[in-house]
Amino acid sequence: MAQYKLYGRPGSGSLAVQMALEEIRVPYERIWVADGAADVATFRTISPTGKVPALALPDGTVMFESAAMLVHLSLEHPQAELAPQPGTSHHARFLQWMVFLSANVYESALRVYYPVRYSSRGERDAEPIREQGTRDFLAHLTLISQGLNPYVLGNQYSVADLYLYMLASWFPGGKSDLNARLPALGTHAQKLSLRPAVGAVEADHAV
Ligand SMILES: N[C@@H](CCC(=O)N[C@@H](CS)C(=O)NCC(=O)O)C(=O)O
Repeated sequence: MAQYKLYGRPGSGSLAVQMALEEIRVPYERIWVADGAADVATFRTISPTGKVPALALPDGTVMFESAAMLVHLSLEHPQAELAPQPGTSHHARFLQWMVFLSANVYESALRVYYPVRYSSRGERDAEPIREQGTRDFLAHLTLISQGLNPYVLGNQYSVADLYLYMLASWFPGGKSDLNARLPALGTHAQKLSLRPAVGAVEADHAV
């Protein structure tokens, strides 16, 4: 039977998408992509950006961009109730945070972890780029944490919570430092960690 195929790496952006697949309880194959140059070149024949995650849909269509995958899965499987009803203002708010998380939070994390890509001077500018990325990362997390109650969308759990959970876990310095600065984020992470889908995927990524 055709099923989803999720391409990822342990602890990478595939984590939230895999958690969504677990929440939906749909069959899927999880494929680790090695990060050697030849492996990435082969992976580009499947997904042209060469980045993870990539998601092959049951009809064979391959998607890149994690936020798009999460939104698609929530719409494709409405019975899992991982997003508000499309066309409502709740759904508009949901889209707002999904794009914010992708365009701002994920983006600043990439500056922290790949700083040499952001300057033609490479390693020489890496430290200030990493520092600015960390400041921006914190500012973006601060903004979204101010509205947690207890979830991103108030009392409605959604894939935006899985996305926030994953991205916040990448903050440099570890969870305890971040949770001391933003206690609401710590409470959110604690609540999510109790979900069986989240625990199962955390265990799968703890290789
Ligand atoms: N905007 C993309 C970002 C994907 C991305 O940068 N993924 C990282 C892992 S979290 C990656 O593949 N890094 C390897 C590289 O850039 O060479 C998304 O949301 O899926």
